[in-house]
Amino acid sequence: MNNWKITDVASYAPQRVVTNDDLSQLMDTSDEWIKERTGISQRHISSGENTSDLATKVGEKLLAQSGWSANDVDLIIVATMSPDSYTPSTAAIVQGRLGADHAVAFDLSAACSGFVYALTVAGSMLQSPQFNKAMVIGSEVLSKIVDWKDRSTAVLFGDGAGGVLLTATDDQYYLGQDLTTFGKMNDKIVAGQTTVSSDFPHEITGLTPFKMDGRSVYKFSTHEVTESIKRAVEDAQIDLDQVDHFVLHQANARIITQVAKRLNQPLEKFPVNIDQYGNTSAASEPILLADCIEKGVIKRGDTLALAGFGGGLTVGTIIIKY
Ligand code: 4VN
Repeated sequence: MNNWKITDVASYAPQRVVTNDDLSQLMDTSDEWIKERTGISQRHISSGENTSDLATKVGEKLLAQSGWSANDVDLIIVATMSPDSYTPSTAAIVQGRLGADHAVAFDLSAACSGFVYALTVAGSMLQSPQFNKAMVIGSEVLSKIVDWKDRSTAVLFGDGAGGVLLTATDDQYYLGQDLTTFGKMNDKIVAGQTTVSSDFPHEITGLTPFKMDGRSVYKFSTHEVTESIKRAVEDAQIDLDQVDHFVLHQANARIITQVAKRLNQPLEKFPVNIDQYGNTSAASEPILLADCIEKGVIKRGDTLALAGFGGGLTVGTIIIKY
């Protein structure tokens, strides 16, 4: 088969909610500032659950919703920038916990673009007769790598997971894509950097916390997301007007407004839930997708542009019919 479709969507967020007012007790910030500059009102913060725990919850929901058995799954990709460990991969942990014994499982590292990158990788693999059914999950526990003393990043991020089941088909659901990587800007968003000692033997050192050059990334995003969406729509051989919903990475509400303006598309086509979750990196698009489907905003047959952007720096857009 030469195409694939999304058959199910699910999300999960840890129970604890941290409001902007809660954060203003910890650092010099305010509810007004955070809301106005980012659109965020609250975020979910994990208490003890790791990235694989959130991802496994999503996997269990997806299997329950679809009626698939764990043995039906041929491929599991977890997109994350906050994995449980270097090894095993978060996806391997999920595979084991779900009992998806026939599934190939690996993580994909493309930060906030991870979900779109993982969809394109899974979609390509589904063209091979060896793979028929795939699970693609974005899962992040960013709270474990955020520097809670750095108010420029701490107010932005939240924890959560979302995912989809994909099935190979001959019908034209996948329409087109654009993936672009700007490695020369690799220092603009960093987290978990390792250092190599010149001494031998030496102590093992810890990982660096999340750091971002907010101004550069903001400027990059408004321009490059717009261009990526245009390239993907061209690849799909459709017009921007034919896209029903632009499901953008929930990085900052103001970026979404800017992209809508630059594309000359109505803001109503750009669903937003950053107010509830904050920026959940690779998890933000599948969480938004699940919300929109549950609310009936996104319906079967709608044309979607999913766009991720962030660390790498990376940007990616995929055009599909839901
Ligand atoms: C993509 C983006 C961001 C991001 C960058 C900057 C930013 C989010 C800077 C200005 C500040 C408000 C916050 Cl565009 C983050 C990621 C990582 O997922 C990806 N907010 N802001 C202000 O002073 O208004």
